[in-house]
Amino acid sequence: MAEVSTPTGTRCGYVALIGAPNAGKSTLLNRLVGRKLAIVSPKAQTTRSRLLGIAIEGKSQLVYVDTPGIFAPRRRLDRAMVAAAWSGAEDADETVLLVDAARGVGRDTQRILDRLAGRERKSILALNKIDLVRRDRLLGLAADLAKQGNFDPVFMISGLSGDGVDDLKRHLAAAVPPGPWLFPEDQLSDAPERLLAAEVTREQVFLQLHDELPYASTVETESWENRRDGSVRIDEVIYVERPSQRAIVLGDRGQRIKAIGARARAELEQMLDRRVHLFLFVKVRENWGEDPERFAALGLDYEV
Ligand SMILES: Nc1nc2c(ncn2[C@@H]2O[C@H](COP(=O)(O)OP(=O)(O)OP(=O)(O)O)[C@@H](O)[C@H]2O)c(=O)[nH]1
Ligand SMILES: [Mg+2]
Repeated sequence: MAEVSTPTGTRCGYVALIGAPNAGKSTLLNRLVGRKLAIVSPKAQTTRSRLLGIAIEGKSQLVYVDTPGIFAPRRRLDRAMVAAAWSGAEDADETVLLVDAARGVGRDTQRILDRLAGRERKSILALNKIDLVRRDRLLGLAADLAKQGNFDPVFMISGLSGDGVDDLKRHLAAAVPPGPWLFPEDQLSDAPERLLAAEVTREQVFLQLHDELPYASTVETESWENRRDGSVRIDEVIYVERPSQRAIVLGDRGQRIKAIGARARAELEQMLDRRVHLFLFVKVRENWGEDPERFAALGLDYEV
């Protein structure tokens, strides 16, 4: 990596965002970085692998780690997602546990609380989605959680509106250890563009398809061609598990895949700031959730 020159008196650290599926981790990551990097959907288990979002706050470089939601895993893919989330937390300098204040402490959050209670280190607690909750309920929830874990400090935030997020940022900037910045000042993520581009399409799969389909699908960028006219041609494959799912992703006369492609293309043009020609293919791979190649494309370890 190129030498990174930084001012003196700098700090730098990794900050893991962990929590139950749907707690709002990816929304918060995007808010903290000030740009949309991570995909977001109303459905649980949207994020599948760790994603770094890097931001400068004063003299501190904060390397945020968005993680998959932590839940009771069943499939191999689930296990790999949950392992990625915990290793994100274990490698980090600071861990922020996000709790959806509107939902309260469900089974998934309880499991995380139990595991965190076994650690000596303190975590930061962020009660999220406060835009949806009355203040008295919020205080009750904070008191309940304080009893269950070693949390200091506690923030009440809305990743969606940004409420309280600046306080969290300032705290983190002072909390990470002194040291040189680990990434160039203008770097926003460690994720390759090919992965981010596949994620943009996967977000549309999560937004536009329902039931088991988002979970039965994965998206990979197959080729990327920068054209002389400044545009880019991106070919992506949506893998599903069964022919019947392929038919649904394509939709009646191809309407669904067209709609997915249109939204994804518009997002990609914004992200890449140039014209995009996006070609989507839908392939059936019966057991893609057991295929090391598909895991590698998602940035997940297969051996879990
Ligand atoms: N009202 C409100 N909604 C929020 C807030 N933060 C996130 N959401 C919504 O909650 C849903 C889940 O958000 P995500 O950011 O995808 O949650 P996540 O924790 O990354 O979810 P997984 O990746 O599935 O673990 C989306 O519909 C968001 O718009 C918030 O502060 N307020
Ligand atoms: Mg997420």
